[in-house]
Amino acid sequence: MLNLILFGPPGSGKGTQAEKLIEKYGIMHISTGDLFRYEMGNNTPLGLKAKEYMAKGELVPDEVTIGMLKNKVNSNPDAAGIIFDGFPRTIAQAKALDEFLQEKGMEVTALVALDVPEAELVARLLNRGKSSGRADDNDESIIRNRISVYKSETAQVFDYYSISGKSRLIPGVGTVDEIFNRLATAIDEAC
Ligand code: B4P
Repeated sequence: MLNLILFGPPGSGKGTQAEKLIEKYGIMHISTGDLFRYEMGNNTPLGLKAKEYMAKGELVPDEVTIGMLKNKVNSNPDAAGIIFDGFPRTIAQAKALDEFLQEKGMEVTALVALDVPEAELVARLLNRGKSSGRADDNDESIIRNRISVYKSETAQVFDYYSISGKSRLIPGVGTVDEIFNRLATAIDEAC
């Protein structure tokens, strides 16, 4: 069973590549960002809570995020594998994911991280902000805060999975297809 963590800073191309990976590997896609945006769009209590943090470019608290992720996995027991996109974003989330999968007799197969320079991230997100309607893509100071939160709270998740030899760093600049081919090579090597 292929359980992949698609990793990288905001704007590194995770959502873009996830669409192609689902097609190639036939596995389920869980994006915690998409789940939060769905809840926000429906004004649920979870969505209202997430909005407070996302609008500022901060991480939604771990207990909220981990609970939501587990519910999503548990409601799809027949999935042939999962792409975790944007999760885990903290060491606490990584530990919770490992324990949760272990209880089901599964584990993370690999973490693939997209490596993109900061100036390119900012340019991509500002560009997406012109049409996405996402408040967190419109304002450069919020984008810079998201990148800074990535460096201080998320980047160490790469090192956490390096200890078990599961992390791979993939150059994330180039055409979408070039990057996809790099990812697929790394994933096939890890399987
Ligand atoms: P996410 O929805 O995960 O958003 P993201 O980091 O911006 O990445 P996304 O996948 O959308 O963008 P992509 O790189 O594909 O998170 C949003 C917020 O939700 C977080 O800030 C946080 O508040 C909250 N959240 C989510 N998960 C959480 C968690 N686990 N814990 C706590 N909080 C959580 O693409 C960006 C742009 O680049 C696109 O416009 C795309 O077209 C473009 N692009 C992609 N590939 C390209 C390429 N090769 N060349 C040029 N442009 C490219």
